[in-house]
Amino acid sequence: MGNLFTTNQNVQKSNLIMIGLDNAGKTTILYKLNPKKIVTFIPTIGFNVEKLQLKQCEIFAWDIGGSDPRLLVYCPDDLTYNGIIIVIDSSDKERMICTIKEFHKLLSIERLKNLPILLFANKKDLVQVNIKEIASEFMLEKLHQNWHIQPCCAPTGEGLQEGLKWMQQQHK
Ligand code: G3D
Repeated sequence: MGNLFTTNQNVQKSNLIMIGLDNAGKTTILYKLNPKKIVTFIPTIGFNVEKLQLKQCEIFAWDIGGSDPRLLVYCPDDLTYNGIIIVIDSSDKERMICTIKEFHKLLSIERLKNLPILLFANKKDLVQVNIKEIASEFMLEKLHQNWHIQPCCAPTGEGLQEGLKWMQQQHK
């Protein structure tokens, strides 16, 4: 598996899924990371996917929480995912339960099992992020793969590089 941040053309880039409910902050995160390298496309099953191409990885982002279960398993042809990024709006406790449900559905998909999980606890400017509480709500301690919760604030970029750095380390 390639180093997430490599610039060596011969080494394959890592592919990361980024999911979260609408309004969690996914688009803002992608724009903060690099606004010039985002493309939006609509796969045949008909929902928006945003793709951000960085030197070190490609991030495929879309909304979960709709009624269409196919949204969970979207995968462009021949792509292997190397990591999962979950984005939550830390200030929206009411909708958290929905993210948790969708997250656990995602983890039951065979080809996504055992991938490292980065949870961006976004909107940390609006609320005190309680990492222990989030880990417990998402039942992360019960997972076999590595996981990391990174508080962040998408508009300022605070926490974003730290989160991606953690993901990089998982691929070394
Ligand atoms: P999505 O792509 O997950 O649907 P967006 O979410 O990136 O579109 O963000 C939804 C709204 O949340 C946007 O506000 C955006 O500016 C805001 N937002 C994203 N991240 C943060 C954050 O860390 N802190 C705060 N305070 N707001 C954030 P609008 O008003 O444009 O809809």
